[in-house]
Amino acid sequence: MTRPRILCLADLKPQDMAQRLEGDYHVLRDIADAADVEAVVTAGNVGLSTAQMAQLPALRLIAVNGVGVDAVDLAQAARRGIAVTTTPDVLSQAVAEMALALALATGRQVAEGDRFVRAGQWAGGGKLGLASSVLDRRAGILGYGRIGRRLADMLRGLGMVVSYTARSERPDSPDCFRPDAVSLAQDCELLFVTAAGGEGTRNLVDAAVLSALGAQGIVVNVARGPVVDTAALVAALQSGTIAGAGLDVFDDEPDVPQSLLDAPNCVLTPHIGSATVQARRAMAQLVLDNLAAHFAGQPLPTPYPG
Ligand code: 8YV
Repeated sequence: MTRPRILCLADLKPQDMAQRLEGDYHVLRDIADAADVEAVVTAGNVGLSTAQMAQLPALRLIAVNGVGVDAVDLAQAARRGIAVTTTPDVLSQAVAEMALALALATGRQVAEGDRFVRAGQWAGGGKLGLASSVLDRRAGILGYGRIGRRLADMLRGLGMVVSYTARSERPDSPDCFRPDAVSLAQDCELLFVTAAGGEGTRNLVDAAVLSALGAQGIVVNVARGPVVDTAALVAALQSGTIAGAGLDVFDDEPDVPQSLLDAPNCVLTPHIGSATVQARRAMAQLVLDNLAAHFAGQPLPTPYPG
């Protein structure tokens, strides 16, 4: 049987999952060769642009290896009846874990301490200043989807008081709803950004939110760079308006602006929230399941929207 031709713009991981994809499909990497393909595999942060979609007249399925669809032209997909699938739930734990790691690393000077030791400053008699404890601060979650709620469960389990803001209140939630980002920031010292990307959330964390967060405040972003106004964040870090930031996502990945590289108390990681063996394997499995269902004419396991 001939293997269906697909276009793959994102590497599935770990390696054996990539091999399974290669075993089941004739995998093309260059869109210029792929005018006839029915299915594309892409990553959350790679997506499929308006121009790319226009180059694929036979397209029927966009299988995102991730949960973000902000880089996919959803309007064109809807107009052309192209299905979109994502990999919900299986990465929530990993991303929430990363958010917690960044909060702890930022608040407890983990990265700074590591640099301090390696630079010989400890051996040279230097001392790091005292940090403020992290787990007794109040937490706020901006974006209360699957990842935000998984993070809230973790933080509650650590004894933290959690508030959230989202498009609408969830009456079944044990956490306190706040109507907007400023009132959430007023109510917390650790602000976790887990909202979906896209125009609706651009610069949601702006100068007013950062000022409401206050001098003890830490911002953690594991969502999309543009949800936080980078210029306002850098200014808030430089002026001491907030205490620190832990960032896994950026406006123009993989480029990180010099202003952030130079900003005090800022821990930076290269968009690795879902990058655990367990999460990536489960994500890749869902991509394979969605492709298989599409080519078998079966219902898609994890369509977007669900
Ligand atoms: C990954 C993500 O970077 O889920 C998303 O939207 O941004 C991340 O999980 C990416 O999708 C991995 O392929």
